[in-house]
Amino acid sequence: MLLHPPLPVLLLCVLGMSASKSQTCEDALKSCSVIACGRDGRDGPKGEKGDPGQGLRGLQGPPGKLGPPGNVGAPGSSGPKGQKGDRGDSKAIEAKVATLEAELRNLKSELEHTKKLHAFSMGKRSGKKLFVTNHEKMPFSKVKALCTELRGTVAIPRNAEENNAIREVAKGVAFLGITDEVTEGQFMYVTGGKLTYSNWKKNEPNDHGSGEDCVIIVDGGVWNDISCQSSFLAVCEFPA
Ligand code: FUC
Ligand code: CA
Ligand code: CA
Repeated sequence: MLLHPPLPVLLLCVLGMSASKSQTCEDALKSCSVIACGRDGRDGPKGEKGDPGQGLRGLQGPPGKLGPPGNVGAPGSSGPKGQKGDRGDSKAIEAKVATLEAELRNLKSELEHTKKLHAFSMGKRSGKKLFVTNHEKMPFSKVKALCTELRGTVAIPRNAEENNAIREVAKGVAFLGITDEVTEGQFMYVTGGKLTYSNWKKNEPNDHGSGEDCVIIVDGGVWNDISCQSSFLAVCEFPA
């Protein structure tokens, strides 16, 4: 047996038998189980909210919009060391070296020519020492320093010929590179060694006064011992 009348019958009941004017409410009652008979009443109060439905969940919606970009991250750690670079252009370096070598050969040649001209202008003789003066008078220590700075030594006559050469160059009283500063009375060359040639003036050396440990070449080319603090011409010598 059906608990509820079929839908068309219920619709007829609710519509107040409009389907058939001749059908009474009592007639309807015979076929409708939920029919209120009599005049239409006012609407009843709103019913309580029903319980949540027990139906199936809807399908998952589409993904939302892309969010805003995040903050910039911290710098990453250093990468691995790169490979060694290529060698420099060896051809360019070789060309530069060749150019520098050519320039050096030319400079050497120019220097040799200049040295020859200079020696000639100074009266240099082949195989002979060169004696040079600036014609300045100064204490012996200054003469030594000057000759050393010029890569020479204080003039030393090793024989009569050199003694005359020094005399001719100096044209005045000049210091010689000879002293007895180390041992009184023992004259030595400043370059080392005892004298092998001398041309002392008569009664010299005499270590006069408070002492005389340096040597000068005076008029006639003879020598006299004298104070090293006195000033005389500076004459330097350069190898033959
Ligand atoms: C002679 C020399 C001295 C000094 C003196 C004036 O005695 O021996 O060196 O020149 O003269
Ligand atoms: Ca002396
Ligand atoms: Ca003297």
